[in-house]
Amino acid sequence: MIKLYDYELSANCYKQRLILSLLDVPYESVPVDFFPGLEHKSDEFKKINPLGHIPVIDDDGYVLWDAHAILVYLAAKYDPSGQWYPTGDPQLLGEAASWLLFAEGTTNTASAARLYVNLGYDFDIDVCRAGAHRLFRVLDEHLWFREREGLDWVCSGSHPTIADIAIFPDVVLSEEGGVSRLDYPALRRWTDRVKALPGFTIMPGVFPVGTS
Ligand SMILES: N[C@@H](CCC(=O)N[C@@H](CS)C(=O)NCC(=O)O)C(=O)O
Repeated sequence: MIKLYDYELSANCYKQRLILSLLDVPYESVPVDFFPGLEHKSDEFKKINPLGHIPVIDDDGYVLWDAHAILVYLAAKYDPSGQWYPTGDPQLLGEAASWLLFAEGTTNTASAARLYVNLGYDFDIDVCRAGAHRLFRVLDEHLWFREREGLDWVCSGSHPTIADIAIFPDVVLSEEGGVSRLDYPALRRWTDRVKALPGFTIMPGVFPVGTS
């Protein structure tokens, strides 16, 4: 069974729990004492991920780190429909890759602001928040145009992709980092659509559809 090195309050670990739940794949959560224990920085943990980051998965001996790389692997391996990671459609695949890189940006801004507020990380909070708003504005306009085409998701297909899953936690938890979503109505509608997906699962700070 897949082992997920996991911390309940981590947005990046939640990305993995979410795709596993959406794909209905069983897994074992291996709790990492991220805070206050800093277990991810221990010599023992660095044998698993020398970067000292979570999440990491161990799928029957195959160890993989990096939140977005793990999404690629899980969807490629465990989604027989091929829709979550659309390898059969070069254009959609290109879009998914592009938005996965965008998600690195939301992680490094919106989610970094959350780490600053919740766990006291030493980040420049003004830079994090300004960066998050810049990206949220881009995404909000993008989603608004998608809606005008009758499309619901970040990529241009009719089915969500791992790009939605990579970005969603950074967006939906942003208020914890002091990044308001009030000015981004299309972004709020999109988070509600993600929350309505069959198999959707919550984490602390993420509320069921229609409540935030
Ligand atoms: N790109 C990173 C994103 C994951 C990430 O930032 N994880 C945070 C927890 S949500 C972490 O482990 N941070 C450790 C650190 O700040 O050194 C990855 O390797 O997956």
